[in-house]
Amino acid sequence: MRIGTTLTNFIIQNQRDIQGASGTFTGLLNDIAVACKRIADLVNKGDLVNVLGSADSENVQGEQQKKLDVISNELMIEALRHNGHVAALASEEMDSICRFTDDVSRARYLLLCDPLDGSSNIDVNVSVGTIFSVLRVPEGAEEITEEDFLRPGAEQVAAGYCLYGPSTMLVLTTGNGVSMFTLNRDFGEFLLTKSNVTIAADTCEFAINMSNHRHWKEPVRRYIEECLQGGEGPCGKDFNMRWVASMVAEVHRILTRGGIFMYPGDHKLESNGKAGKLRLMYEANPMAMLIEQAGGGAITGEQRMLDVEPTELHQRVPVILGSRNEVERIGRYHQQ
Ligand code: AHM
Ligand code: MG
Repeated sequence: MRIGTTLTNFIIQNQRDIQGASGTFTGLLNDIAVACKRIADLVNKGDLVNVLGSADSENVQGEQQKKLDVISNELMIEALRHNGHVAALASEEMDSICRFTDDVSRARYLLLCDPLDGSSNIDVNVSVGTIFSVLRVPEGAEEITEEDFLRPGAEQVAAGYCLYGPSTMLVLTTGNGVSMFTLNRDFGEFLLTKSNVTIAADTCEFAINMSNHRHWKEPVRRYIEECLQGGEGPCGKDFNMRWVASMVAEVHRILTRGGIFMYPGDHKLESNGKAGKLRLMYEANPMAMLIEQAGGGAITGEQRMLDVEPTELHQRVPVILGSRNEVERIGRYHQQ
């Protein structure tokens, strides 16, 4: 599609390629874009509009919420509640699902989101983002329950994120490649700036929180050790390292110039009853769909991410994603 096409036109033109999609799907993606533009505006104004700092509340995961976590969640609900496209919303910031309508025959989609990911970065003016994932309302559903959301990532009909960085960018897949849109603030539209995004199969750049090194398990320890050995080690090349602590920014970098991102499970997380840090439904699955659609790989270590059968809404998983050959190598280390 032509570079410069508006997101709205792009979605309308793509709609016919999505099996069973109707104007409802276009409406839904438009609503998400509206919420993202409003969040972008607040992130951009920051201290000028008193949205930085903590909210004096905890989310269901027991994490301290930031003001912008709470506001972004409200903006998502507000943008999606009334248009009848979405039957229910599940969010990282809410204990349970939020039902938008009783008329499930009309509202055909379920939305999952992390309204503001990487929120530890808000107060220091580093990139954050919104992550979203779209599922279909199951055939014959009469009332939406949490069970209806518990489906493997392979069933997502669309996924994406909005990155609030130096530019605001919306990155989207509807199962037919990955496209990037940049917000033109002058007239408030997302314009297509990159299509058919492809991740190089090889890379010399890894991203991991090295402070967890002592807790890692053998496969991750081995992989990073080999990267650190550089040209003298088994990889035969020097590696560089990045860690933004904003998954949206890391995934955006990988979609742009390749790389590998890991938030693995480790002994410390496990001793606290957690399989990983990141959430399967709000973070891992949508990012895995984008990465696979761009030709990369996304695994838990043992398993393809998009095949994981969820057991609970706020479930956590180990995440390894990015350039395909490196992801496969780490996958092999987990099998050995
Ligand atoms: P959040 O959803 O509470 O913002 O946490 C998720 C973020 C990811 O964006 C990022 O990859 C990770 O947490 C960083 O964690 P850490 O601070 O342990 O490095
Ligand atoms: Mg998050």
